Amino acid sequence: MTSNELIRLSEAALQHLPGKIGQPAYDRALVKTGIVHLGIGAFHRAHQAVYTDAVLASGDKRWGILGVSLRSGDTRDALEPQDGLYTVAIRDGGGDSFRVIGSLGKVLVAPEDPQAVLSAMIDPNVRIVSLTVTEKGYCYSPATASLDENHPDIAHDLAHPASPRSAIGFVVEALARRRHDGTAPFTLLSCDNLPANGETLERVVTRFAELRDPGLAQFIRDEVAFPSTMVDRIVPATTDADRATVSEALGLVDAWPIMTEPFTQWVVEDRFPTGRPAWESVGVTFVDDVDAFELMKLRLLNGSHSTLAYLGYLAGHETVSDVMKADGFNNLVESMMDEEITPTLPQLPGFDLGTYKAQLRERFRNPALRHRTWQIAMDGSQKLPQRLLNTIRKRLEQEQSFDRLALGVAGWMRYATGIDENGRPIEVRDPLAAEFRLRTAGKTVAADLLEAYLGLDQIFGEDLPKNDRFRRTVGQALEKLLVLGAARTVAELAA
Ligand code: CS2
Repeated sequence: MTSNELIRLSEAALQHLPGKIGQPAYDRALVKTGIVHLGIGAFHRAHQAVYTDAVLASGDKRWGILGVSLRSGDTRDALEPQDGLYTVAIRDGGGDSFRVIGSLGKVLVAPEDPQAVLSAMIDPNVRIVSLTVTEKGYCYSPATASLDENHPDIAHDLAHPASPRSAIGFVVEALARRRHDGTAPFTLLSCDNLPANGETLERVVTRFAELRDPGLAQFIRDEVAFPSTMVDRIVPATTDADRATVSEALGLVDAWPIMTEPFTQWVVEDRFPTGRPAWESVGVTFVDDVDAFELMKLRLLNGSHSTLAYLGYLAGHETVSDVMKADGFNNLVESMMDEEITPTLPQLPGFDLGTYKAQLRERFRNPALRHRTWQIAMDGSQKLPQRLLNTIRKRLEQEQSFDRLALGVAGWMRYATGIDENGRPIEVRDPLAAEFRLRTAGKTVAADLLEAYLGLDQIFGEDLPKNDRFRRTVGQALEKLLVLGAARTVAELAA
C-alpha cells in the first residue's frame, strides 16, 4: 500500500496499529491539562512529552500538555487532525522502534490568538509552564545572559503587555493575571540548553516585569519557582523520507513524527511549590543543584557538537556520523574532551565521566540518525558562549592550552562568512547573519576576519577581545583553516 491509501493516525485509528507499535495505555479523554508548553518543537515532543506520557500511563491524569507554537501553525495543522498523537521513532544501527505518544492535547498558535494562549496559562489546573524556545527565544544578550531591552519583541511586549509576542511577554502577562485573580502562580521550567537555565529565565522574566511594574517583579521573586534542568536527547529534523518510514511501519499516515536516538536524560531541580508529575518514577533524576550536570553536558556534548558541525560542514560532510568517520575528527573531539574540557568541569562525585564521554562519541557515530551538520550550525551567535567560550575562559584562567576549542571557534568564524571552501554560498541561519555578512564582506585575511568578529561584544563579551592569548590562539587556528581547509587542518592535528 502507498501512503496515499493509508488512513491518518488519530484517536479512532489507534485500534488499527500493529501490536509491536507502542501506544497510550490510558484513556486520553480523562486527561486534564496541567502543563502549558511554550515552543512545541521536535525536541519537546521527543523528550519531556515522552516522560509525561509515561506518567499519564501510570495513572495520574492531571498532567496533560497543551502546546503553544510561538511562530508558525505547522505543528498545529499537522497534529490537529491526529488528535495530538504522533510517533517517536527510536533509531540506531540495529533498526527502528516506534511509540505513539498521547500526552499532547491541543496546540495553540500564539500569533493567531494570543488571548487563547493567555487563557490557557491562567487556568488554575495548570501548575507548570515549560519552555523549549531555543537560545534566541530568551531575548537576551548571549554574552551576559541579561534581557535585551532593545529586542523588537520585548519592546513590543512592553508597549502592549496584554497581547504579547515573546515567550517572556506571555509568561509575565499570565503571571500578572494569575496574581490579579488570586490564583497561585505556575512553576516555570526552562528546558533549553543554557547554563543555569532556570536562573537565566528568572533573570529575564523579573527584569521584564520590573520594566512593567516593580510590584509584579517583587511578586515573581517571592512566589515563582524557576528550577533549572539539564535536558539531553539528540533529535534531528524530520524529513519526508522519515515520514514515509514511519507511516509504513504504522500502516497509518503520521504527518508529524519525530526521529531520535535511544539515549535520553533529564536532570531537574526539585522545586515545584504547586506540584509536579512523578517524573522520578519514569527515569527523571531530581537533584538539589543541576549546575554541574548542565556544565558537563553543555561543554562536552554541545561544545563537541558545534565544533564537529562547523569544521565538518566546511570539510564537506552532511551528517555528524559522516564527520566522525573522517580523518582526525574522532581524535579531535576525544582530545578536546579529555585534555581541554574535562579539567574545567566541577566535580560530580560518583559519576563516571570516562564512560559518559565514550558514550557521547558513540552517540555521535549513530549511523541511523542522519543529524545534519547544518542543523547544529544554526544560531551560532547564541550557542558559542556557553558551548565553547566559557570553557576557554576557564582554560585562560587556569593558564592552560585550548587549541582545539579555539579551532571550534575559528570554524564558526569561517562558516559564518557565508562562503564555503569551494566558493559556494552557505545558508547561515542566525539572528546576527546580516551583521556577519556586513562585517566580513571582502575580508580574506585571518587577522581582519578575527577583528571583524571580535567587535561583537554580545558574543565575545568585553574580556576576550582584549585577551592576547585568546586573540593569538583563535587567529592562528583561523589562519590554518583559511590556508589548509578544515579537512587537512583536522587531519594534521591528529597526525
Ligand atoms: C545540538 C543540540 O542542534 C544543536 O545545537 O547540539 O540540539 C543537541 O542535539 C542536544 O542538545 C542534545 O541533547
